[in-house]
Amino acid sequence: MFWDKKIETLSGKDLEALQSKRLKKTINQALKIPFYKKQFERAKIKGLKIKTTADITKIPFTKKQDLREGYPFGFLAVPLKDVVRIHTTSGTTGKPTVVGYTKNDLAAWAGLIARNMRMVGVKEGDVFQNMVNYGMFTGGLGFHYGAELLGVTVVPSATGNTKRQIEMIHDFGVTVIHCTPSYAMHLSEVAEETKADLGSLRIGMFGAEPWSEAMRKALESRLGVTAFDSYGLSELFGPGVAFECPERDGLHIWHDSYLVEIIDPLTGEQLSDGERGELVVTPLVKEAMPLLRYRTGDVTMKFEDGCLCRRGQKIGRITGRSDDMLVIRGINVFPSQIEHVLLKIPEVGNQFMVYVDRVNHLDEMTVEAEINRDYFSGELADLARIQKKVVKELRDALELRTTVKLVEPGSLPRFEGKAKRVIDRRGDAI
Ligand code: DLL
Repeated sequence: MFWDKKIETLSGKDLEALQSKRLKKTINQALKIPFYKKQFERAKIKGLKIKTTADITKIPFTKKQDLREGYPFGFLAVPLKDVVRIHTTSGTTGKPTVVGYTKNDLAAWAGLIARNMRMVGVKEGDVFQNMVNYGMFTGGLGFHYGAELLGVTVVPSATGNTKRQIEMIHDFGVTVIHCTPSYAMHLSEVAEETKADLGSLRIGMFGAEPWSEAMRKALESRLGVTAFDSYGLSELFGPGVAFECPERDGLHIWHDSYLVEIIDPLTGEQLSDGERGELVVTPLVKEAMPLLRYRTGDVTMKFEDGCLCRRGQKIGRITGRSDDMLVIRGINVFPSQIEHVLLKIPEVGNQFMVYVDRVNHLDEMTVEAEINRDYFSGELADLARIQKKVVKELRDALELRTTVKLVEPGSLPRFEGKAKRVIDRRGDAI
């Protein structure tokens, strides 16, 4: 299903022509920002002529640190009076990054969200409950205005009070939900505990954090939805950058609005299709805060796909952030891999925490998982068996020995927004 068929199916020369035109406009817009002016002078590319989108490689990357240094409004290409809204990134350390939007930006962003929702089959008559934070986080207002543009009935429930959320799903006949995958899992647990009827649900759009295929299966069976992966980041408007279609084999990246590269995070060299690396994006339709070759820090790969729904470029599921990747005794581990292993073991629940310590100069990873009472006899010997099983499965998948601690059901933290499941305490070691 299409929201804007012409643009969504644009390919070949027509697409390249549109991208080049928009890229030139974006560069001109970016050069109104002192940072880019200086950067172009330093890289000796002042007056750079863009003939094709491939010329983009002459431009240096923009890093998150650059945006931080521009706090609060250093990356605005328009006067503040033309900025009708600001959001900030959900950074945990230091000052957040401020993102500004003009009226045109907000319209373009809502259009992208409407495209995504229509692509996965959301249509007029659907009732949509948006269970994410409505403040500075872009997931709330971003989806809200996209859904209104599409013309569905919006329930702006935001986060909190899970029992009330479930009641609303039931009472309003909600058919479509949006939240983080970790909150969706919590919602399903509470629904099970309270024996609530979520029969009206049809579609779940989940994103804002990495999640695994095993998590998808679990959410689909527990909530009775078809689950779609939604990717985006505040610096590029917010959600709506890439989205799964009903094929659910990679995420369509909206190539009329975003130019995509995958680079080796260490050397900055471009990688080929199918090679995993850091996603670099140049947004092509941003007015208030244009960015050139923005290093997202997210790890994925790109590939061309003659998908059944529309041709074009896709990116794979995001495995994690290049800076979230844990390096344990030299082995790269993404928390999403741990999730994938645990969800396939019925004896443990779907919540977990990971602690990393340095003991006698060696990295030690401890995974805490909740026992699932349905598969546990209550005998000590059984506990030992389950523990051994989890250790083995983790070792087979990660090639890493971990300590596993089984804990009471319901004792690990639940998250309403993005989950923070990894606590790296190695910096604390003397
Ligand atoms: O999380 C925007 C968003 C809201 C996306 C709602 C999807 C749904 P930020 O708070 O700026 O923006 O965080 C962006 O979250 O760089 C990724 O590391 C991570 N992320 C977002 N979506 C996914 C996803 C929003 N589907 C950062 N899979 C990004 C994995 C994701 N990671």
